[in-house]
Amino acid sequence: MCDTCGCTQPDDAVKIASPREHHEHDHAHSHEHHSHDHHHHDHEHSHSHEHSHSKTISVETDILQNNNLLAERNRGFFEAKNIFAINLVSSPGSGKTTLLEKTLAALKDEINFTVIEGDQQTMNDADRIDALNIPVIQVNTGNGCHLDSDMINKAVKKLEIKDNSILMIENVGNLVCPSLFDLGEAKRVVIISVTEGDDKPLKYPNMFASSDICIINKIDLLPYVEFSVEKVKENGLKINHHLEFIELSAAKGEGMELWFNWLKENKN
Ligand SMILES: Nc1nc2c(ncn2[C@@H]2O[C@H](COP(=O)(O)OP(=O)(O)OP(=O)(O)O)[C@@H](O)[C@H]2O)c(=O)[nH]1
Ligand SMILES: [Mg+2]
Repeated sequence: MCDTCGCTQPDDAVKIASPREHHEHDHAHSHEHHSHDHHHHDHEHSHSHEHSHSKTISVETDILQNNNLLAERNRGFFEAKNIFAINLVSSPGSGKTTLLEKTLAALKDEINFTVIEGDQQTMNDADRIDALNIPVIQVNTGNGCHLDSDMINKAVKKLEIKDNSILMIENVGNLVCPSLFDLGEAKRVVIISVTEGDDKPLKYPNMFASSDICIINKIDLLPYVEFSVEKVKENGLKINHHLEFIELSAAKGEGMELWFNWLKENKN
């Protein structure tokens, strides 16, 4: 997990900002970030060789236990306010932000949305959501390869999330570490696009085992790639026999109604 891959972050290396405040302080921010990064790298490096294997495992367990405790507090807050929180996970470029853009544009008149965007760097995704006038916070994880429940807790405090609304959390593009970190979401949605290969559920089982629904995106590209929708479903069900599937093209619109219906049915 993350102690092994070296992405565990000191708190002050994580940046949490809305697009508007970020662009006002653009220069200062990037400067600040750089110096933290170097510090962090040296620190991690010098320690990693000293840990025995068992010590590493106990640090990992602590990190995950603390994460789970705060995730439950987030979950309680969301439930009390009837906020339907969704954790969107996938490898980089599967179409998470495109799916969000199209979903928000289609449903924003009937449902209140708030978005938390997670990426290692840049405000790009938050800017795409901000362009639709939806409240959004960008979390930049620096060297980190996943969002955790503490980042969500802090981002939620900066947002004014309405009761009876949907909170969309776009995780860092990565099929490995985000699977271990509960954020307090009600549903985890894994997206796989048809250019990635239909063996992905078998290669990254934790992510598919911990997700509630799998969106198969970019079906408009099916005629051009070697990808079997049947095979990916078969592989996904081997890992998680509760997994539901929706096939769609976020870019072209085919199948989007099925996703909208799923959102409305599960939101209540
Ligand atoms: N053909 C096709 N392209 C798509 C579709 N959905 C997204 N794309 C393209 O895929 C690329 C990546 O899309 P994004 O929405 O940025 O993907 P992402 O998962 O948010 O990427 P990261 O945030 O970097 O992990 C873009 O060039 C999109 O236009 C689709 O349904 N069909
Ligand atoms: Mg994105």
